[in-house]
Amino acid sequence: MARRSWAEPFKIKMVEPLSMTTRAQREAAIAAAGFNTFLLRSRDVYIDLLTDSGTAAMSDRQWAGMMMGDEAYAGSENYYHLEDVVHRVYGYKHLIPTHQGRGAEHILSRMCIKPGDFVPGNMYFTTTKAHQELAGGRFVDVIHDRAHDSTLEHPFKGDIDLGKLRALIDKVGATKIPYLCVQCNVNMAGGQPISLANLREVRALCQKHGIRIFLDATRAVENAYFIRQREAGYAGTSIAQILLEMCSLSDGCTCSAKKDSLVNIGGFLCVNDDDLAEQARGMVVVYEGLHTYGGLAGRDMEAMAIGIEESVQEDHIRARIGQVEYLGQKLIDAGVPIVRPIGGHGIFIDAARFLPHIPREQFPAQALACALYVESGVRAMERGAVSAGRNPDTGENIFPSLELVRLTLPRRVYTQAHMDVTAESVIELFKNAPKIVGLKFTFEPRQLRFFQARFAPVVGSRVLVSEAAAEPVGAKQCCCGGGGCGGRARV
Ligand code: PM9
Repeated sequence: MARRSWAEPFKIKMVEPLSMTTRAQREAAIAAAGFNTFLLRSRDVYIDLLTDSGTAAMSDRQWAGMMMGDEAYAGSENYYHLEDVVHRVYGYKHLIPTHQGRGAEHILSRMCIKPGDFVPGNMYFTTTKAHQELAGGRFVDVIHDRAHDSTLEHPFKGDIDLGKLRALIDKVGATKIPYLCVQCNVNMAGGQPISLANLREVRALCQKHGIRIFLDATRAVENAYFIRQREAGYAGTSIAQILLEMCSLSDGCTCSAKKDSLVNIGGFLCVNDDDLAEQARGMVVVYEGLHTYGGLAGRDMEAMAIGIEESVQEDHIRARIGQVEYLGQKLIDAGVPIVRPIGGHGIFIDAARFLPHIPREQFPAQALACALYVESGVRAMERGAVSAGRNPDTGENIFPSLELVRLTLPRRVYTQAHMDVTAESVIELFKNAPKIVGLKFTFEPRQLRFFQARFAPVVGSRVLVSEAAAEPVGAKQCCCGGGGCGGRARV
């Protein structure tokens, strides 16, 4: 049968002009931003793939819902609508709205973690780990080792290694583990899903030891899509049904509604336990707002309620992940090293393999994100050593196995032509990779340093030079000894 393409399941009703800049303007902008793409002004960006967080285009139904905002301080109708939708779609008993995901993480961490506790999870996430540490806990990575290998093709690289979890329980005792945090479609691993089979086994082990499970449900809908595509027995099950089954294997969740749920602001905490819910409501009034708005306007809660319903629609999720696949396949075809298999919310370029001439201490992913911006005006995000921060006990830089640059696709925002331009830009830059220069810190914040850190090139003043970059201090020889390989293959 002839291949039939799919198209976006929407048409465009309102447009927002994009700004085009010259290379000289971009060089000046990235230098002024301290070589950190978070510090660029959005007006200087052409295609913005920094994040899929809060960047979705809302539907006409969501905008109409905004007009139905009930801005009563207490008991807003929109809260009750949201509560009903969250209950139906995610299945949990209690809903505590928060201003965004980290608001929910803050409350959960402060309620459950005592100083000296250990919180296992399937790979760290920046804000999640920061709140666990601020509450006195230590994050312990129990993701399966295969997640740390960008080249390995495996359908469920988000799975938890039960051996690692068992070893932690044996070592520190279950009483020192307040809960297990299970992230859906693991962000820092490249948007890789966890399987239901694994989640069920993890649930059984945790139940045996009286350890609660909280999902980070931020991208749980995208995870459900991969379960349907890849896990035996789910081909005929709806995304909504799979999502409910995932949530039923946990005691609650934190969620940034700025991703799957298609809103520009919002988040929530869900718990099944009545006492924990009371405690959470007690904390939300201190840190976020009354328990029926949690730092949100009534209209935001309405948009979220409608967005959650749209997020599990089959056409939507197929097109959303289809667009990511489209971009990823173009890069794979051109030989660009990216995390395999293609994940749910973006393409993760393996910067260590893209820039083998830049040592990890010179932050190749940070340099690559800056160079891509200079080359094309496409804004991406570093997801490597800068994001990982420092070991809280030793103060040493953490160098995670994955040193990545994330091209994150906002939902329902860009077209296939934007994907083509992005792919062409990355492919062109790949040819010029030896011209990219490493970076060093000039300012390093204590918490979540990647957001506001500033850098400078290790040599000269530009991150993308016109000649191949000078050999950085400490770099190893290339395979041919004389640079005939273009410096691409270091030994
Ligand atoms: N994720 C992202 O771009 C936005 C901020 S961090 C650069 O990927 C997970 C898995 C997330 C997440 C945010 C949060 C926090 C929790 N869990 O940003 O506070 O990906 O709504 O959510 C970002 P909020």
